[in-house]
Amino acid sequence: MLKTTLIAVGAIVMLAGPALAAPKGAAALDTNGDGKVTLAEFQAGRGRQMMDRHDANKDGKLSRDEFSAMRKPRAEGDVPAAGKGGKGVGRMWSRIDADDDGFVSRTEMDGFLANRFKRMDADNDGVLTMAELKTGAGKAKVGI
Ligand SMILES: [Ca+2]
Ligand SMILES: [Ca+2]
Ligand SMILES: [Ca+2]
Repeated sequence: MLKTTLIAVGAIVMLAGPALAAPKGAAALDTNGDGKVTLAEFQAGRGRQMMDRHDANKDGKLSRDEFSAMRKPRAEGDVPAAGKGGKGVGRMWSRIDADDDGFVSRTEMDGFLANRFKRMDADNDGVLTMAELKTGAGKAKVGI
């Protein structure tokens, strides 16, 4: 009986494992491995990831086109958003590009990530747990 229960629990843990796992890349943010992500870790990790992934011409900034490309659905053949990336991008872009020079610098990215961090930090303790990261990533459709 006990054995059966243990096996059942084991199976549940195994099944639940992938679903409970932090979003891809979240663990990588936790550079000191304490299970929590500080704002500094978040900005450094996510900022670098975003630049690595989306800074197509490697000038250290994201242009509006590069930013729009990041928002595009991955599947080919999707209807492209109207204009340059559609409404959502426009609103988001104007918030991120604080000095309105048409590029998002690392500094601006850090500011944006700080905002995002605050929103994801559900218990406001200044660090993100893997659970908070998961919830936040679920809400954010941008993949940041
Ligand atoms: Ca760029
Ligand atoms: Ca700018
Ligand atoms: Ca927290």
